[in-house]
Amino acid sequence: MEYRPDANGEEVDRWKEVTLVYNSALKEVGTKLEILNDEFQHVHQYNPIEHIKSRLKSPESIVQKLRSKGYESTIENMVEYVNDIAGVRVICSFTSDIYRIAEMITEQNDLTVLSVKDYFQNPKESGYKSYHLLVTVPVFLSNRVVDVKVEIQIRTVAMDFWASLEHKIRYKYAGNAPEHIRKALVRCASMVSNLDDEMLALNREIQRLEEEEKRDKNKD
Ligand code: 0O2
Repeated sequence: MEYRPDANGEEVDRWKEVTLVYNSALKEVGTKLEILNDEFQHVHQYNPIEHIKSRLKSPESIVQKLRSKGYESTIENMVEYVNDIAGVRVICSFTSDIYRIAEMITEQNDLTVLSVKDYFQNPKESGYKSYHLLVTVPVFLSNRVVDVKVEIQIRTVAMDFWASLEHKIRYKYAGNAPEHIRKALVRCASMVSNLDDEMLALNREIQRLEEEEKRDKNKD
């Protein structure tokens, strides 16, 4: 699946085509999200999206995932069984933005939602919190249209901070981090949840005060 010196011309061409299609899908979804964010800003004077990151899964990581699922490393298997080859991460400020963004995405007619994993309501044992949407997006090539899978992960800045460190640690220890480190990560995940709750409450209080001020001004 990677560029092996012994890969034949046909395999290399197929790999390049698959990469092009997944990259195009990332661009399609990225543009959609930017448009939705701009429109939201225009209507509500507020940006639910802080920033967007997108990436293509590395060939090594694809092979590892296929192996863990018991499949041979072929391009056909990767397209069929690896759902997060194209991944978009949407980072927002507040937990309330997560569902707002998910709803905006779900309402896009040309996207098909294949599955939803709500690790925000149901965090993983590790403490991982995030909202995952697996969608397909049509990519228009010169002679055909391909529906391409893209995994969209939506999470707050704080959850993303935690997930990035946990991901690094998981890779470093190949999933077998020492007990005290795992416990510390679970504690941090709980602090992240408390921080998210408090920041949301604070933001709501600020909005309430602003509304009150507006009402008072209108009375005068
Ligand atoms: P990487 O390096 O980010 O690509 P499925 O994809 O449905 O067949 P899976 O992998 O269980 O099976 O799906 P899930 O739970 O939706 O996870 C997909 C991705 O979510 C992961 O990809 C991570 O990016 C992220 N993720 C899931 N669980 C955790 C977690 O406990 N901690 C962190 N930091 N990230 C998580 P990869 O392939 O694991 O990694």
